[in-house]
Amino acid sequence: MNRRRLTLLTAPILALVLASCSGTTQGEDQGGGPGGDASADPNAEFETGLTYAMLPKSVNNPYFEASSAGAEAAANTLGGEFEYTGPSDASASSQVSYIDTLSQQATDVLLLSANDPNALCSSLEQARAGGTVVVTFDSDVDPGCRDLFVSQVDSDEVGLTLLEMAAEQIDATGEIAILSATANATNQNAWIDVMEAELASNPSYADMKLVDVVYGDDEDEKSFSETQGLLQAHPDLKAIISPTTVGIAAAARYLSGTEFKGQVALTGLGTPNQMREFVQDGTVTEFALWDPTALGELAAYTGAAAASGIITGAEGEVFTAGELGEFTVGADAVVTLGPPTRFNAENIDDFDF
Ligand code: RAM
Repeated sequence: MNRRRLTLLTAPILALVLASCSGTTQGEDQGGGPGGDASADPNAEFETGLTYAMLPKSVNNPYFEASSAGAEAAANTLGGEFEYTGPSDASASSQVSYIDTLSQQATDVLLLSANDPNALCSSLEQARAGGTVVVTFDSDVDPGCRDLFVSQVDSDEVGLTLLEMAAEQIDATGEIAILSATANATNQNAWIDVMEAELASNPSYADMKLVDVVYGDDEDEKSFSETQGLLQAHPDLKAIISPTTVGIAAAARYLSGTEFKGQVALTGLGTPNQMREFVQDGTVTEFALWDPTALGELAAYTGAAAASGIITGAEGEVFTAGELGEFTVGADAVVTLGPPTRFNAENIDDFDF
């Protein structure tokens, strides 16, 4: 957990302030001489000239475009080359051929958001055998098939936040449904498991009932029609939780054009830029997300640290991810970005991603 990352927006500002402070408060700096010390540059430890490839669940998703911008910036800072490539549909079989091509090209660092926990493993094993460092981010594979996983937020915290937001919006009473991404997505399934367990065990949620889980496959049109289907099948539905940026945006578009607007609550994980109009028109009260650009940036730094021999994936190892600060490798070689942010009418205009 990176405590330095105070909020999504203040971190870069803080970094600038800290950078300018370190240049002007030499009296407090006992170790370095005037003019600065090159060894203080944490990026100096990283190998230059590495090739990085980011393979998202699918392309044409603003969430992954934001992650790729962060990863590309890190790769450029570290003097590497960056490529963003992937299928247009969020399926594991489509990802396999991309992994195979990248491993034939001897890519140094593969940054992958996986559509399935196991189906990619033999391709990943081949890539790793050829020397590619495999870092999953956003959606993991089985831990045995990758070097490290960069997790956006601890899974429990995502699941609990989703349920809490829904409960707040419907007074913790009534039928709820989940509009997910693809049926095999590791990340969405982990969050759904947490929500189901919490609904079954937490007395605060005793009057909430999960009546359906449907899959929009991270496709806009399918998510839109699955939302329509949910409302037809469950006339007493009080809330929809969509833990996918594609799903929640499509569901909001559907609700905003119907009599359900403002009547059926919608929450989940969305990007502020896709959700702004639906918060402004009263379709959505509150949803959450982390900073996908920072997630991509952290993934690239993690891959670079592994490819440079700074970390191996062992618990307790520490490395510095540029301006994001210092991170510690956790159990199962997981590096975690930080807590989610909730967005609502009061703060949504402060964010631009
Ligand atoms: C979608 C994808 C991604 C998920 C976000 C919240 O863009 O399914 O994996 O993390 O939503």
